[in-house]
Amino acid sequence: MKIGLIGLQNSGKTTIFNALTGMDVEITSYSSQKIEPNHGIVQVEDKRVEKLSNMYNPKKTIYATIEYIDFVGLTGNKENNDAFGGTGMGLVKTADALALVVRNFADSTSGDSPDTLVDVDSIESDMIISDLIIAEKRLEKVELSKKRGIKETSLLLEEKALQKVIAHLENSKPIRTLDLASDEEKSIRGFQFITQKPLMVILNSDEDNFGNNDSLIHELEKTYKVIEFAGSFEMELNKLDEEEAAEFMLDMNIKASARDRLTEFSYDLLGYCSFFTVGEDEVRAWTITQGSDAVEAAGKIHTDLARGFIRAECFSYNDLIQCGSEKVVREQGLFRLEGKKYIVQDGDILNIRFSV
Ligand SMILES: Nc1nc2c(ncn2[C@@H]2O[C@H](COP(=O)(O)OP(=O)(O)OP(=O)(O)O)[C@@H](O)[C@H]2O)c(=O)[nH]1
Ligand SMILES: [Mg+2]
Repeated sequence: MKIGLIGLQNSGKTTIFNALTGMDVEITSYSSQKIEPNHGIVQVEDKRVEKLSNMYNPKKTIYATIEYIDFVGLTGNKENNDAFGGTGMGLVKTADALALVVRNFADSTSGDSPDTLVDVDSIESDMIISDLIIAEKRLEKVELSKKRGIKETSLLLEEKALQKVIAHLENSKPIRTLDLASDEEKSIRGFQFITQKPLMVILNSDEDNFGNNDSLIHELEKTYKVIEFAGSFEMELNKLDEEEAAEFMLDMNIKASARDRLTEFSYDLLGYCSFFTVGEDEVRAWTITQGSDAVEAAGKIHTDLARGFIRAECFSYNDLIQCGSEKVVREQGLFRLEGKKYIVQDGDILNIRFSV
């Protein structure tokens, strides 16, 4: 899973990126103008993987990972140009979800107090403009093709979808709130519109006001999924040993590390869950969307496994723990053979039988 950190200049994106990844990218109080995004990969902590690894003693243990991309700061919608078309923003399209970091502390250089709702609106309208530019350009091309006599159904479907998209964007609404039929959605998927991506808001609060922003969070939650961080504070926690960090977190009433909180939040937002593969060679966690079937899960591992899918051997992590061994799982009749349509459950342990 890939999550892009976006936001206005000096909103604390790099600070939060450091807090999440444990990296130590330079923080500046002035806008760094650094165009190249920062990349960091973090493991998804999962006690279940640890336990499975202890049980199977594999050569390799592989956790699921989340990649974070820390983008250059946006300037807001003042020039009314395509902020997301600029250099350094190209990778936004590759993200599975975007995390919008908003400043909830006084700007250290200007002293400006935060104006979070205005900031969120300004980014949202930047994103809307960017999508609008793409959609309008494409619609022009589609109309041109039609004039030239091309009347394929796929083209007409795309035209209809684009018209809906444009009308919605012109109403200042993001595509993620537009109801498209699934074939319409498919016809525009290739454009990877930014406002179609799942979006969460990271309220980046000062150490002093962290935990006291209920009314602001409530306001934001009318539109967005919101999570609060104390960016600077949580970045500093990485420099402490575990015990010290735990004490500071208790003081601030922070329940888990920035990394673990955002992981859980993202899985929730995106509706992701995990399944496992186990064996002598490798114990590994995989991430899929809830509601995925066995073939989709197989495809995560390798396209050949989806293509040549025969059956999924399946038992659940909880059953395994309760039984104590795979042998007892089988004896208790909890070891199953599932077909293509089987909906994979969080914590399933799968072995795909296939032939290509
Ligand atoms: N008080 C306070 N200051 C913060 C917090 N997070 C970041 N800052 C400060 O805000 C300034 C900018 O932080 P960065 O993390 O570089 O912000 P950015 O969004 O990456 O900035 P650009 O990449 O230039 O757009 C620095 O002076 C940070 O110390 C926070 O949670 N509280
Ligand atoms: Mg930065």
